[in-house]
Amino acid sequence: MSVSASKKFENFSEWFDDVIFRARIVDNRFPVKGFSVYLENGAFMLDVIKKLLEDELEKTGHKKMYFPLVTSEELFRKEAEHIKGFSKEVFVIDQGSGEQKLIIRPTSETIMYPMFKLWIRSHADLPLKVHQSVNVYRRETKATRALYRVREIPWNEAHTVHENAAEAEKQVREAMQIYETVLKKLCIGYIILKRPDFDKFAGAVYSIAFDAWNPDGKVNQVATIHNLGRNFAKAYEIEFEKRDGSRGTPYQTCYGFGFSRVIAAIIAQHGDDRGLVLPPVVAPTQVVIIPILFKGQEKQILDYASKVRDMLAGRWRTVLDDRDDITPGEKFYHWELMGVPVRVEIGPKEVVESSVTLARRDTLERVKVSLDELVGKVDELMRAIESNLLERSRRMMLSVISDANNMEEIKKILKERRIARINWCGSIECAEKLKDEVGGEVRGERYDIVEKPFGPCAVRRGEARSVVYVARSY
Ligand code: PR8
Repeated sequence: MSVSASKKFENFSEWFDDVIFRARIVDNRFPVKGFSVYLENGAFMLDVIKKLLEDELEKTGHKKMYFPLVTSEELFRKEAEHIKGFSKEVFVIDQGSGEQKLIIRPTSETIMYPMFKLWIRSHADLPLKVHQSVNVYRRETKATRALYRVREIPWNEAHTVHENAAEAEKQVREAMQIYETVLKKLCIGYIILKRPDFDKFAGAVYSIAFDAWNPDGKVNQVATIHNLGRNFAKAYEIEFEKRDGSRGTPYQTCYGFGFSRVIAAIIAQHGDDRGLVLPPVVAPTQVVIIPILFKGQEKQILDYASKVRDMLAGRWRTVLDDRDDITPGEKFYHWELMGVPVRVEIGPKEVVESSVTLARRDTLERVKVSLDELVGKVDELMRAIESNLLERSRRMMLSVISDANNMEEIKKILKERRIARINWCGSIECAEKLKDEVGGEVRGERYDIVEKPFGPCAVRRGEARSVVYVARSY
């Protein structure tokens, strides 16, 4: 299907809201702004993604813990920049009757770090690497949007403490690799950007972010990694005895992976006008078997379909749709909406030939295979779907980026729902002018590769210091 004829690309919001509801991902009708219900398929995907990430974190020595939901006003106020960044966004529990107010975590630095202070005594306690998958709460002031910008945020946050700056720097790289591994398994296309100083995490030395492309041209920040330097350690008085016996302040990093935004990216990047297209790893149902029943042959066909189900069920999450109150066509439509990677069609012909017809959801191609080849062929199709989705999304990420040399060109690119790559002098004034006049945000420069300026600043023609990406965002 061409892009211009596609509802997903023409009217993304409508397409997305319709798909997440009908494919049973999220019901966004809960009557409190920014809070929604994860339906069975959304909850399933969330659990799979969480597991994929936690496995990688544990392989690299992060310990899983659970910290409290609340912090006190006093603890919350310790790191000056952090308060500035978050104080307007927190939900507060007023306990009444003169008791101190409690602050619900917008993120957990102010909850974890007082404990780190107690736990860390000497260099032998370092590195400390902990993580938790929990919900955090932010009173987002921008318009909320199901999965993309919510007030109850399901995420994983990891926090680390190190002896020196070099170790912390190394940790940023490790975090980057962990996130890359997981996003690759989910076939998501993204770029890794170092945010400009004015947009870094409140309290960080620098922040890097994974921006995933979206069909409406906005970028979706699915994860971020922050080098905190010693800012928080100083504020929370975390100290340790160094190898030479003297006292020192350690270096910290933290990183967060937004599960709801990652689910949004999977849906938005891979889906089509028929509904979801899921990478096999996150699909609640990976294979659906649809018997095409003919009068008088129902029993043979259903018996054969059950045999096929038994062959696949131990390897893949398999459903035999033997409902008799809807047509095979309606079943195709239903399971395509759900994004099931592989459909197995079985009619009288297949029974006679000892074969099945396989259809893949990503390209809609169909092939007939004999029963002997079935298991191997389904395995092969799953791998092919995964690599095709990854390929497609990565290609798309690159294809939406265009170079722009002046404001007119930037404006045009953003209007075409794309991302502009520009030379930038580094001034806030130019970034603000961009925001005011064309609605584009300076998202930052590439972190994974070095890019040299190829002309003057695209905004006011001053000398360029870096090459940055400009986009609208959620
Ligand atoms: C930190 N502290 O807090 P971060 N809706 C959906 N996802 C969101 C939202 C939202 N309103 N806000 C943030 N996220 C650091 C790192 C501990 C962990 C997701 O970092 O404020 C985004 O994917 O950058 C974001 O990249 C991630 O949480 C981390 O949030």
